[in-house]
Amino acid sequence: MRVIDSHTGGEPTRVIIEGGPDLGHNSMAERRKLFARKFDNFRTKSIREPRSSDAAVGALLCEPVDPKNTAGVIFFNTAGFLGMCGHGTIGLINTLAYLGKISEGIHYIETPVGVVQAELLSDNKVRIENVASYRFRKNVTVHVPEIGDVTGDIAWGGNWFFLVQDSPVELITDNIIDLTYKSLCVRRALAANNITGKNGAEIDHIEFFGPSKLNGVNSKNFVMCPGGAYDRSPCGTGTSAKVACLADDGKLNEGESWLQESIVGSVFEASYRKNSAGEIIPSITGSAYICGEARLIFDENDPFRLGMP
Ligand code: PYC
Repeated sequence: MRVIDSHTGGEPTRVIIEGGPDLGHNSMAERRKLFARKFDNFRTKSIREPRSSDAAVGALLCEPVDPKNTAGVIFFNTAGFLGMCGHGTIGLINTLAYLGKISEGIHYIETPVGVVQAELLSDNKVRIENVASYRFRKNVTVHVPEIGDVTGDIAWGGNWFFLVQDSPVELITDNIIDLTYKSLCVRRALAANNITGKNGAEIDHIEFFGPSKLNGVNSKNFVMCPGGAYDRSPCGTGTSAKVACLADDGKLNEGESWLQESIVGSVFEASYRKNSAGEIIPSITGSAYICGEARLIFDENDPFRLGMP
């Protein structure tokens, strides 16, 4: 299996460019189902320790259904599969540029939750136009036994998020262990109380927000991803969910920019436009850097060839 590693604002992406499972020619949503049902060991062996880590997102590069699109992709991590991944798309576009497959300009990428537009700009920058994003429920209060009552919004940005405006813990790197623990407690409490996204979808991402100390930056966040790792980047789908909530509250106008800082200090620039159906289409701009190229080896005798449990 051949992979290219990159990071987007500190958050790793591993793109499988060769040696992935053969998932046929259906839509990315169908291929993701097949991936999960029959080939989950490709996910675990490529992304779990000892070959990668809990923080990384994997991206299986696929032939698109529509040849007019540049590529298809299925995102996953150590815990399971993702719908969309903003930082991962920025990493994927830089990976395709590194491989000499694309140049600056607009590209279309098929994902299991829809087609996203990605524009490769100069200096490793990529601007993605995400899938339509929206707030599903506002001001939902959940009792979290370890914290008390926590109130947040439930929103879709390509994944399901619970967005807590006032972080229960100060957003500094020294507090990452506490932020991790408390965000996992919130996620557990949402599930225990049957609080879900649309159609009973599990809310698998938790976002805590607070003020940023960076000049001109609107907000800082901590994002817990499915599994137990936090997003080192400001999270493309999470920032899309945030933009949808801001738009709904009348706090961000169409075309206006929102700068979102991550817990480690990386920043995405976000804005949105409304499509003809009046839906919010967020744009997220960030940079990614290639940091590795490898052939993964799975020794028959290696007890952890399929990854750590
Ligand atoms: O950037 O959308 C994102 C993302 C999702 C999970 C990790 N990063």
